[in-house]
Amino acid sequence: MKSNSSRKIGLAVAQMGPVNLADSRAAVVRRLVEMLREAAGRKADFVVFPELALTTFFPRYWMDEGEIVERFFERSMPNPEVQPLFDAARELSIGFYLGYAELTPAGRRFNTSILVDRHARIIGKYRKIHLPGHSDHKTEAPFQHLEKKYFEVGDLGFGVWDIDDVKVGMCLCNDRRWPETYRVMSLQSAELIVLGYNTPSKNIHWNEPTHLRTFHHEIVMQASAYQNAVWIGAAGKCGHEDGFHMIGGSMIVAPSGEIVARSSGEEDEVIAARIDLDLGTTFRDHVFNFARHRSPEHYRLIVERVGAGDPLPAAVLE
Ligand code: CDV
Repeated sequence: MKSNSSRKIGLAVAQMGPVNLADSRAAVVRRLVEMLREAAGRKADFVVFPELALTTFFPRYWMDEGEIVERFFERSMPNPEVQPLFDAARELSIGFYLGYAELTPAGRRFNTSILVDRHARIIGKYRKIHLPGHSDHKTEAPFQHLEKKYFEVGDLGFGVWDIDDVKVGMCLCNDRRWPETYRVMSLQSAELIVLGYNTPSKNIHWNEPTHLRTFHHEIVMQASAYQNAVWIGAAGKCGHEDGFHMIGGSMIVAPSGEIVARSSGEEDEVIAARIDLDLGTTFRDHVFNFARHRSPEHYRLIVERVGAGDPLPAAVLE
């Protein structure tokens, strides 16, 4: 990422419309390259692509693991099918974030994202930690959410990388709903958090009104950007994938909590903003001056408990 002025960069979010089961990797990568070129034309230094950007959102299908691996997982990155994206990034001198399904040489499966710099070098990797859904076959449900079947919980933690003097953290989809995600990265001085998502507009567990799916998507990122004094760039894959609908609403959120750019449709769409990283510094120096105001001795339960338990013994009042 390079900037003309010291603390401003061009950030683009490349939302994707549907990727259907029949779509080839080559066709998907052509779409990504086209959006990368558009972002570069709009003076972006960095582009955010969605979660599992190279394939349809396959955790909605109950399939044999062997078939899933064969059809949807990447054994290496970049591989020949994805190489054109890396070549275009190097040519245009633009960095990117990309989500994909990773198969390790040892046969482990992760829902993964990478940070790629403007020389097309992979400088960071994240493996999704908050895996939603289930691992059993819900035969009554209209579709599945089998992330717990197809992926292991990520083993790399929430990292932050220095990419051309900007501290960038990353996560994936459901992670954006958890306050710990952002706080662990903001405690590493993250200035920009990037993420991709696939959010079905229907909840398979209860009859959730569709508008709440978008409302919660917005509220968690707006509140988290503010509470952690970070910029957030979030790219969705959306629209009807083989008839299964996912929400759009890709956005760039400022450390003030304000949405500064937002997609308008459910197709491939590039949104962009020139973001001032010093805006985050302003919040970090004052209301969210962590060193000055945080009291971790009172936050111990956050790391000691997973689920909610009994209240702590009441303090003795004097
Ligand atoms: N891909 C995801 O992690 N999707 C979840 C769905 C299950 C709600 C999300 O949090 O958006």
